[in-house]
Amino acid sequence: MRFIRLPIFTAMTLLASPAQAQRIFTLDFQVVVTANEVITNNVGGVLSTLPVGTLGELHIVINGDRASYPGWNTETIVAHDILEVSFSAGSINASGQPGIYPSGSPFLALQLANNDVIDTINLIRIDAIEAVLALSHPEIAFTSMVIRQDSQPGQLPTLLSSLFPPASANLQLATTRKLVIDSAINSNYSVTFTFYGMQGVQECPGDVNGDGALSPADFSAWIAAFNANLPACDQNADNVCSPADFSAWIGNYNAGCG
Ligand SMILES: [Ca+2]
Ligand SMILES: [Ca+2]
Repeated sequence: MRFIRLPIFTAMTLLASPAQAQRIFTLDFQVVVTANEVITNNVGGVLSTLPVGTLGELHIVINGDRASYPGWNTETIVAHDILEVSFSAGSINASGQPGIYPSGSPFLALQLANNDVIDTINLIRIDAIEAVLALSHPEIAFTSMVIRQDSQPGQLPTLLSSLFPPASANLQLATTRKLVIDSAINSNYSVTFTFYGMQGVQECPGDVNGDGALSPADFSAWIAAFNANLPACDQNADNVCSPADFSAWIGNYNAGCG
């Protein structure tokens, strides 16, 4: 398969400060170790103790406000800045570096590419969830993840339904679904995980204006979001802004937050 590297670092330079309060999404990915190429103790012995088959979970909190940018050719990609990451897998979690990483860790972006990334040479299209998580930890220098579906020529991929943070994704559709953690000292050594599950949740979707509270102002904000077809309109998380989202907003409002 011809690999196309999506310009994720370019996205970071174009991430603008959101004009309104952040809309927060959490994405949980279930992973399993499928390859362990760590052959030295350079990573503190943490990664090298993970046998194939070890189960883990990657938990990413992202700013759901869109930051789209034009890429090369006709691709359309949105990048969401990562607010928090936690990762647990076997002995990594028992090594004293588990759970929520310090806020100073330089997490980058999670980006979604949906249908519009065109490989002009092979005439294929791509759906992709990609992230680069640069962790300032001695035992994990760098991680990257990609869940990606390449279409056949003339066909559209179906992994994602939009550029909105997905509530779920059918990973069986993906042609690449890897989380790679490289050694801090020698990047030739790495552990490869494969994703086998994914779930996304928007925290407090009824708080449409993102001020951290539920109030009647969120009704006006939802109307505005509906009229402008903004992501905040989608209260039932079906990736579509429709009148059904009004009753969904009422439900989310009545359900409260936190
Ligand atoms: Ca509000
Ligand atoms: Ca909807």
